[in-house]
Amino acid sequence: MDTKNKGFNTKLIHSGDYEDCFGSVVTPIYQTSTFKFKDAGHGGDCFSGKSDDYIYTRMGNPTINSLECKIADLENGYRGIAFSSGMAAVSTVYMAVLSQGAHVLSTDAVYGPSRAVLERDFSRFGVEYSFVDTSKIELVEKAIKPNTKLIYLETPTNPTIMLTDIRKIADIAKKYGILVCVDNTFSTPYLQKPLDLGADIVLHSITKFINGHADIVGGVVVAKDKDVYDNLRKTMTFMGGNMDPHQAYMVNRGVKTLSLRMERSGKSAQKIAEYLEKHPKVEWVRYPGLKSHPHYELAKKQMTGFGSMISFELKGGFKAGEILMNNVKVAALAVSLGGVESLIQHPASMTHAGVSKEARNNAGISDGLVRYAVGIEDVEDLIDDMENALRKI
Ligand code: LCS
Repeated sequence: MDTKNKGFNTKLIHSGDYEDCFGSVVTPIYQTSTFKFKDAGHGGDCFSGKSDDYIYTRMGNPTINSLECKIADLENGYRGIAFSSGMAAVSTVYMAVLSQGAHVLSTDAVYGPSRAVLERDFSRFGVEYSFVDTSKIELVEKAIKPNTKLIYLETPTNPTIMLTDIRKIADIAKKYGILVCVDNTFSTPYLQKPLDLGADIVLHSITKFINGHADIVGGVVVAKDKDVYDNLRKTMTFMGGNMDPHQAYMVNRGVKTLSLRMERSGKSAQKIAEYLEKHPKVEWVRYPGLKSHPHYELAKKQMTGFGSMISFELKGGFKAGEILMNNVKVAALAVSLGGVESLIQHPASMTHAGVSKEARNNAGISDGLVRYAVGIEDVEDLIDDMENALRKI
């Protein structure tokens, strides 16, 4: 179906549909590593680019292509590339855009491994980096160097839920000929479209909201222009971080309900954030839909909803966090986010237990900080669950 002038929900269901010879309504799983050529000439045509028929699954596959076209359509981009994980997507962007001596300017509070791979791996190949509070536009322009090739933004950030003005940063980047990539994992194209705001590349951990069912790990990148896309595609093909056809089938299935899930979990998150903000055992709540959020006005302008990720600080610090974790029953004690199940985690006693208190504080992860990924259960049950657990503190 041609979805060019169709609405977001029609695109969610039909973009990238693969028309097979049996009329299958659902894009089938082409679980094959390789594809037969009709003859030697056909093989030659495929490799020389005269034919765009499939050759080998690392280079392309109908099930994977169907997902790539769907996400590209949702993000208003040129084309997409699906990856085995979100981190494969992140590192492929770095690998494709940066070279020896190049500088990348990144949001300081990006997802830990998106930062660590620069510090630990790309630094060994002579890549320079600066981590800046990109919510402060003046700091971004100051941090640009003659060798800056990429501005890498995450908005909202994980787990601090801070926002960056994508349009303002993209305008600055254009002046200097720098590419802008936005990690849109927390918002999804349902709430925020970075390419429409001037970014060149948009990226997701597909593991989260896009797949939505906590049963696969994957990533995707969408480029606005052909040149940027072609470069990313070549790097992915050579580095080999491709998605698997079965993974792509699962995501093609999960993504169809994205709007419904985002709508439901977003409404519940707003109620839970308002409940937490009034709770005597909670110091503060960070949720873009609260007037108290420092970027509330930006969230209203840049996003079409506020998402379902909440961070909050407990008054009782580390111990209070531990007690809360040990007493929630409906929300599962687990990392990750964006599935139909609510997940809760306390970085100081869980994911960041091995990180020094000083380093945690520098990253904005205080001892009482709790991250709550709201799912689609009944909101009354989620609030009851929280109330029961908070009572134990
Ligand atoms: N970008 C963001 C914003 C993320 O939250 C994650 C994973 C990634 C990239 C990497 O994606 P992956 O390779 O895991 O698909 N975030 C996780 C989290 O908050 N808990 O567990 C993983």
